[in-house]
Amino acid sequence: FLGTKWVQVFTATWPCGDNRKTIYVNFVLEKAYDTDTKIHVSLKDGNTVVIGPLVITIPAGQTSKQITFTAPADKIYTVWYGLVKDGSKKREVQYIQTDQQDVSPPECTTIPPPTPKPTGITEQDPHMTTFDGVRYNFQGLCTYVLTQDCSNINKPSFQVTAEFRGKYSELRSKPLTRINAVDVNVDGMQLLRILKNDNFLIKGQLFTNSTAVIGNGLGTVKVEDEHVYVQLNNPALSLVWTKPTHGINIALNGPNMRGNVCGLLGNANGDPEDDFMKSDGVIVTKDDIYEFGDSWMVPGSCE
Ligand SMILES: [Ca+2]
Repeated sequence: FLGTKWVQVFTATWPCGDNRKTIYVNFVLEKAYDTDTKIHVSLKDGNTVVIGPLVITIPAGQTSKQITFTAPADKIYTVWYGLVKDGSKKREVQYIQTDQQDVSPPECTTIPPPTPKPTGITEQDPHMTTFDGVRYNFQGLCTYVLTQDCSNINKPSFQVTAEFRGKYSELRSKPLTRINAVDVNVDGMQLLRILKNDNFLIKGQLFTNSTAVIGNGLGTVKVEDEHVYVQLNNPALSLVWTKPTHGINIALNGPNMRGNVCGLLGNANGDPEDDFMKSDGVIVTKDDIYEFGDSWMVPGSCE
């Protein structure tokens, strides 16, 4: 155990009063092709890349794809794009800005109170620290709920799950586990998946070593120095993935989330005594950690 590492949470990029616009850009091919067309896209302010580069795909058989950028208003941006050097290389593509809309800054409604945010951590073998500060070890070989909306346990509005997988070492006779992927699901659908190599998927689309905006003002993802920094506005979560330790740090940013979450990282109600609550609501002690942990297993997810 190398100790619990606190990492700086990616600060919100939308301070109150910062006027933003969502810019809709349509990429249009001259005709449909029988393979996917991949395009590198960046949004630049002068020579500064504001968003990107990201890779968008116009699927085979289709001729256009609309993407959105959300960036500070009252500026002139350049959309930079180029075809990926594969089968797409010689195709004709143009972009059209189709619309833009004002965006109200979401932080104005989700400013956390000026007390420390509850932060839950799991890393290495994995060692867990709940939102209320309880440390424990849990070795599983399945996918588990780290935290989720607990106001409606059968239909959580959001769920953060982690895939625990074996890590075999010559120095040890039994396998250890560590986290290989983290998923954020919203209303039962996968919004974001962080992979162990710092790549990530947004709604199934793969991003490699880049920065991306998620949908229309839903959040941002930034990869920097072997960390993946995620800022989500709804649910109001910050996540930091630390590649060298396979660690994930989760902060709850919405004031209404405290006491209304459950999972391996506890209920964030400020009381460390009740953190080992199983998914059936029964509270156990550290002696029954596997009973607790297994209750948060995602069914059918075992190695
Ligand atoms: Ca608690």
